[in-house]
Order: sequence, then structure tokens, then C-alpha cells
Amino acid sequence: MAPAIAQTLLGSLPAPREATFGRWRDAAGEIIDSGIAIFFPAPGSFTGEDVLELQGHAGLIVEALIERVVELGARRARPGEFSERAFLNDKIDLAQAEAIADLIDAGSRGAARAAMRSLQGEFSARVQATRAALTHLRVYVEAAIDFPEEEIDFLASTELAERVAYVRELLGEVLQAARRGALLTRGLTVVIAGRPNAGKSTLMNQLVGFDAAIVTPVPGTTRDPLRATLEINGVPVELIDTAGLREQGGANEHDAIEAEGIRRARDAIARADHVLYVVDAAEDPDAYSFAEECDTLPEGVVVTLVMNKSDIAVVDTAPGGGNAADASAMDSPRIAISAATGAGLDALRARLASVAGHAEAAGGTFSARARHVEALERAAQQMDAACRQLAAKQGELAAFELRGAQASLGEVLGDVTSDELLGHIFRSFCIGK
Ligand SMILES: Nc1nc2c(ncn2[C@@H]2O[C@H](COP(=O)(O)OP(=O)(O)OP(=O)(O)O)[C@@H](O)[C@H]2O)c(=O)[nH]1
Ligand SMILES: [Mg+2]
Repeated sequence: MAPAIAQTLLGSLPAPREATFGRWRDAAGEIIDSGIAIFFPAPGSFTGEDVLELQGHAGLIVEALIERVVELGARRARPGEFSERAFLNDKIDLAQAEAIADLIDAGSRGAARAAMRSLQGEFSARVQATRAALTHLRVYVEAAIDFPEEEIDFLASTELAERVAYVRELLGEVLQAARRGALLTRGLTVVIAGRPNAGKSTLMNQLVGFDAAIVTPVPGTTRDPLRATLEINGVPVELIDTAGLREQGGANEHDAIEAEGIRRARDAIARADHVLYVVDAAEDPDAYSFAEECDTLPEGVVVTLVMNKSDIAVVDTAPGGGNAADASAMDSPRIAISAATGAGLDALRARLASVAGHAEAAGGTFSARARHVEALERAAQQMDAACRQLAAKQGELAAFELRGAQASLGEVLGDVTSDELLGHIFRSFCIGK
């Protein structure tokens, strides 16, 4: 198709991979545009198919040129279609294709660098190395199952235990790196929560460096969650200021608005990677407001207790509150600040940096997606199950789990994919990629 279009549009097919100047004409022979054409014959192109690249002038003539090539038999690409074709023609694997979109969408330089490493195949190479070691192990296990008289000895051998441990270790490492990469790709969501008037919006404004949120002495000022992004240690951080959490009394219109604000605040908290729980240390020096809130927090969410208003209160930052409902959450680190004067803000920033931080500090991080992390977690669970089966001398069952783990690793690279998954991945690309 591309060579035929080139023939008509350019008058002749340019030599492969050579920038060729020309005038491009419409059906009536009138010049639409002039520029550089480069022809990449299959399979030596990005997609692996014949590709004709036209570099012309911008503006309306681009549309005229597109209409002309469509007239000659081409069709407009769907979003992500170039990357999808490159994947389908085995030019790149699925993790690399996803890295293209992540590179374009990168919210920070760190994220862009990580996506570039994934695009270059660093992530895929780690997954492949793990899969190769697993294949080795499987061959070993399956062979033993075929010779039942030797199976029992084999299952008890230290060599097998070592091989299993080796694969599990590789898998653990790549999973950890993927988790960091996913954080870097997606960014960190930090929610500022607490009672009304604790100083959440004042803190938001301090962290973003301008008056993004309205601050008043009236409790219940903030209603809608307010978002702002900043970058900490190369990691994009989405900061969300929320409505103050409190018990609702009456049922008038005013309360209905506040109730909706609180519902949205809880929604944001439920999706947070990290919560800055702000306490008015002047009113609540023992952070009782947080103790009351503890059991409504989602499981596993990391909290920093921000003891605010240190300018008018004596603040004790020792973790504590042993009588709290959730002792572990009450043990969250405490940092004393004054959002009004800015005191303690550096310590708080350092704390956020350490939460976001290791992604960049680790160096050589690649981008990854939740989809990859899930598949790798599944592979790790299947490896653990295989270990248990081997310990119980259940060779067949262990082999089954190992097969599953290998399939899970294959999912990351896109060995076996459903149209639905591909549609989902490539639809989110922009057109022309
Ligand atoms: N002295 C002192 N006052 C503060 C500090 N931080 C905030 N305030 C004051 O506390 C009041 C409430 O501050 P906001 O930032 O609006 O509090 P909020 O938590 O966002 O309140 P809601 O949006 O109503 O939930 C304002 O009058 C602020 O000026 C602080 O560190 N020291
Ligand atoms: Mg507020």
C-alpha cells in the first residue's frame, strides 16, 4: 500500500531510508505541499511494515495531504495503532509498547527517564531473565515427574531447593522494581485530611507555594477536594486538600453541602497512597481527633500525623496514644509544624521525599504499570505455592503452579493477550503513536 501511494503522490518510490525532497500533488496535478519523504521498507521500520513518512509544512495543508493519501487508499490511524502494529509484528513487546504511552504522559523527568528505560527493554529483559530461569526449573521438575521412581529423591534434593529459591529471588527483585516503577509512572497521591479548621488548606498553600485554597477561621471552609501537583525527588505528587472531617448533626441545606464534602474527602482518602493527617495541636495536643478517625482509614494506608499550629501550642511529637482503637496507626510518625509561619515545613517535605523517594534514589528504575505489578504478584504467589507443594512432595501440583507463574510472567510481555486487553491498552494512546 505505502509504495503504491508513494508512486502516485511523489512520482516515484524514494530509495529506502533516504531523505528525498519532492513536491506532492493532488489528483488534478496541483502541488499540495513540498517536503521530505522517507520510505522504510518492511521489515526495517518501526511497525515492521512498509512505512512512508512525509515531512511537510504545518497547518491546513497537513489535512489536505492526509485527505489526498486517504483518497489513494490509506486510512487514518486509530490511537496507538502504530505501537499496536509494532507489537503485533514482534518489533516490541507489550511492556515496551506501554512505555511509549508512559513516556508521552510522564509527569516528571524521573518518570520520563524510567519510561525510556522500559522502552529500551530494560524492564522486559528483567522479566525475560526471570522467565528463562523459571523455564529451566520447569524442565527440571517436569522431567522428574515423568520418572516417578526417581521423583521422591529429586523432590528432596537441595539442588532443586536452590533453583526454586533462585527463581523466587529474581522474581522478588523484579516485583520490587516494578512497584517502584509503577509509583514513578503513576505518581504519588497525598491527601491532606483532618478535622475542620486544623489548618489543612493553609498547609496545602504552603506546600504548593501559592494561595491555591481558601483559608478562613470558619470551620468547614473547604468543600470540594482541591488538587495540585508538585514534584518531589523526581516523583510527581498529586496533593489533595479535603473538607474537614466531623460528625454531622442537623439536616439543613448547609449540612447537606458539608456532608457531600466529607463524603468526597473520604473517597479521596480511600484512594490515597499517603495521608497527611493534620491535627490542631493547640486544641487537640494528644491527637484524639486522629484516634477517632483511625478505624475509618483504609487498611494499609500510610499516615503522617502533622501536629499543626506549633506557633501557639507546645507540641509533643513522640508517637503514642496506647489507648487508641488502632495502636499501629497511632504510632504513625508525627511532625510538628506551623502552617502559618512555615516552621517544620522542611521536615515535612523531607518526610514526603522519603515516601516518594526511593523510586529515584534507587537509580535505574524503569516505568511499570499496575497491570505489571499485579501479574508479577500473581507469579510470586504461584511460586510460593509451588514451594509449598514441593515441600509436601507433590511434584504434579508444584509443576502446575510453576506453569501458572510462567503464564503470569508472559502476561507482562504480552505473550498471550486478549483483544479486549489490547484494545484497553492502545485506546489510551494518542493518535499518531
Ligand atoms: N496560629 C496558627 N493558625 C493557623 C495555622 N494554620 C492554620 N491556621 C489558622 O486556622 C484557621 C483554619 O485554617 P484552614 O487552613 O482554613 O483550616 P482547614 O483545615 O483547611 O479548615 P476547613 O477547610 O474548614 O476544614 C485559619 O484561621 C488559619 O489562619 C498555624 O499553623 N498557626
Ligand atoms: Mg480547608
